[in-house]
Amino acid sequence: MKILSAEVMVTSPDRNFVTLKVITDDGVTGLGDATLNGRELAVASYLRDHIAPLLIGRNPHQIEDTWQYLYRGAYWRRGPVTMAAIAAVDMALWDIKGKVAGLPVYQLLGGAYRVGMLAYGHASGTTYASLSESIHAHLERGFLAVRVQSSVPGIRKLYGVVNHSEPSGVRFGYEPADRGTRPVEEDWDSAAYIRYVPKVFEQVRQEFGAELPLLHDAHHRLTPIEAAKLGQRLEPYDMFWLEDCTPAENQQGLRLVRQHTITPLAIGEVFNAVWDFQQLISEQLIDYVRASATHFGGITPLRKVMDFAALYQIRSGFHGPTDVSPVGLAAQLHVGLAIHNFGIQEYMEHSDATNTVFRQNMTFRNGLMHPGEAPGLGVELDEELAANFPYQAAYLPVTRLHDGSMHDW
Ligand code: EZ4
Ligand code: CO
Repeated sequence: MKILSAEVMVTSPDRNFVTLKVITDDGVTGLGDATLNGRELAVASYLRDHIAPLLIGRNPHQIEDTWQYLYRGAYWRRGPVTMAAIAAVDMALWDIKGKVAGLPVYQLLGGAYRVGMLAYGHASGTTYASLSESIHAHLERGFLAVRVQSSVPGIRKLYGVVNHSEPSGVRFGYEPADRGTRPVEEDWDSAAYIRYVPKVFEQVRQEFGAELPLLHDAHHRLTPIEAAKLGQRLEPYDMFWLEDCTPAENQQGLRLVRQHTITPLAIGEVFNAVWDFQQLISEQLIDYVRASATHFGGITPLRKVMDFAALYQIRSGFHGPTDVSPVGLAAQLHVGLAIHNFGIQEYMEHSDATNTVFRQNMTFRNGLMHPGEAPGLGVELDEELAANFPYQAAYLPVTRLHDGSMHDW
């Protein structure tokens, strides 16, 4: 069996997705997700111009060999563009292997180890009343865990918070990127945020009780001592986790956070290689691995980092935003179903248009996700429909302090 060709498709059913389709001489095809929010065309070019020609003639069954060939062979290792491109190839080859075997990918990874995966949705609100309504809506939808983000007095526009009074295409969560040729500008005030967020969780616990798992994302905005302060002030509300409390580059900063708080920490959605987790895992500075198959080089390295994390009782909390395509989401669901140290799965829920273009087998029932029983990844792209949704420039917002200077993501 040989690879005949590899095609790159960029489609925008409500948001941009980059999908790789690997075609074999047996007529079996595999899909991979290479969506890099706000930098989609760079990955499409990397795949089309530099990777697709190398795949022709290769044996699609040799997944490890192809992964190492693209990773070690490029000389220029790692980086989000490279690793998203390698991820798409890796996923497509697992998809092909599963289809040839007649088995869903999770079977090739060792088989189902749980009946389904606990998922959390994204509740938010500009007022406590609208936040409460959003949490209720998630619970009614079956979610057994929710991420809670709220507007903060003193910050005009805050990422991750939906203004439910403004009509939008988003039913439950928010869409990280706004269409347009320049990013929207938002503002930030760490002191106002740290003062306010614990009050929100106090109200949420009062209304929803002690048992509901609650998560919160700080989107890399705090210094280590600020993160320590927030983690400590959230302790009475028994968080499932505090996510991305500081920028990820300074990993030693997490030692300081750890010394001061028992609030569990989740990090890694912008990481793209096992090496990015080496210190955080081996020094037990985090509790949850936030990688996604799409931005981390695919299923192969995601499985490896989780086996490394298992040595330290660190669990998965894979990144599942709308900018991971249904193909990428399925890839991580197959991993999560098979590993011992699964923790929780983020599920932001794609739009109807996205779900029509990508035909899927995954399910969300009684709060649990499952990748389905279709051979391979279980996701197919309707190319005719996809062609109706050409690429549209869209970007994550940028953040400025009130003095105009840029702030961390
Ligand atoms: O900002 O997916 O936890 N989820 C998140 C997301 C990310 C976007 C980045 O593209 O933090 O909203
Ligand atoms: Co996040």
